[in-house]
Amino acid sequence: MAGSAEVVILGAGPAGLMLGNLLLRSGIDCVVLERASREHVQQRARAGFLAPHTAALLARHGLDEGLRKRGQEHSVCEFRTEDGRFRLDYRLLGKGEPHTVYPQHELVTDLVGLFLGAGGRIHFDTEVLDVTGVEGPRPSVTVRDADGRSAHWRARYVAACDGRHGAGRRALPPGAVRRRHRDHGVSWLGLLAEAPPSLDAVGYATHPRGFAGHMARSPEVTRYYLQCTRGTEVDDWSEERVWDELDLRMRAEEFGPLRRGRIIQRAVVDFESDVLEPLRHGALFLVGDAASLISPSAAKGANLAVLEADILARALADDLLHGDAEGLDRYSERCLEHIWRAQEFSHWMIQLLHRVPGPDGSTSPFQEGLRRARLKALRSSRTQQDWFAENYVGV
Ligand code: RFL
Repeated sequence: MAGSAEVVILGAGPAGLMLGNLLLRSGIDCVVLERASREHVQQRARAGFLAPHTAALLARHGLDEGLRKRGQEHSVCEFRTEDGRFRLDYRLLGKGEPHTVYPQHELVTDLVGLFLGAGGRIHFDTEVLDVTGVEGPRPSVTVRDADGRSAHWRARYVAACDGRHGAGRRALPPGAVRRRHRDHGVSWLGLLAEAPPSLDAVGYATHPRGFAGHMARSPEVTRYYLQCTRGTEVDDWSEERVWDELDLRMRAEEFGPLRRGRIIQRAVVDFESDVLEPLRHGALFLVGDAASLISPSAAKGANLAVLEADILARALADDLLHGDAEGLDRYSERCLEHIWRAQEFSHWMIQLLHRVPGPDGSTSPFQEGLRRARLKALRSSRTQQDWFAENYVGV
């Protein structure tokens, strides 16, 4: 199926679906092209911590029914460290704001339903192969459907919301944007356990064997993370090994046992970050992970995606409805300010929580000294805690 739309959106993740919903509500003709099936995008478990800004934005546009019904307010972090345990209730710190825990796939499911319910067009099982002509007035998007048939979509603007490996980034000619990249040298084994949460808080454990994390997702499902060596394979981690390692690093003997259950998902995430500058090339705009990949250490990716989608939706409405292009001209600059701030905080969190190995695999005692000093400052300084709270929930 081919055709045309004022705005062609690549990808039905949080960025693309938020943008689609906002444009539709402004009366702007758009279409979303998604490589995966509807079932797949609605089941893909990823983020869970939504910032207050994200929740407010969804509420402002009437997109928050699911979030209000099933989202859980959350505001306590528990740090278990070599130097003891401490808790921070960040609703009582900084700007006094909590997170809402709401699994990303539920948000995606809501946004798909709302978009289709309002008459929006999404083509699932439709892979974008190429985007051309973005320097001219009528870019073209080439797609291939599930039966292998290819077709072209014509657009006035193209929003690349298709992640770091998507067609949007590939369409950028050499030299059009700069890519600032950092490999943090840290990897996580991300786990989803069919088990109720073991703590009434986000658990961050630092341990000589590496970081371990605990994050509630729902009353029945909990996310756990284990720092692992680069190159580890998920098959190296039996259920027993996972739970034993979590018990050890979370200091279950001292602070109480973890509630075990079947591990229903495991994946290795290598911590990398990048930022593309600028986020526009002609009629092509980069949004979400396509604009900037951020390590999951501070749970910012989906929140940035939603924020950028809102900035772009308003700028497109100003241009397409009122002929005012200033918002589009400033899109990149406005988003980059938020992106770099989130990158800085995520980087700080990596340094706070991980033994970061050097090129030879060993951890420098100097770095370790800094890491423990950072944790102690966070434990003892109210100013540091306010700074943490503001950045932890902010985008
Ligand atoms: P997405 O969600 O990757 O969606 C992109 C969509 O584009 C499609 N696509 C294509 N479609 C057509 N043609 C092509 N050629 C295509 N190529 C790709 C894909 O199928 C997909 O549907 O990007 P988006 O919308 O920018 O959203 C970004 C977020 O998904 C991501 O940043 C977050 O999940 C990051 N993240 C977290 N963010 C938070 O805000 N809070 C969290 O608690 C949080 N936890 C996490 C996370 C990411 C994690 N991983 C998997 C790295 C936890 C983890 C473990």
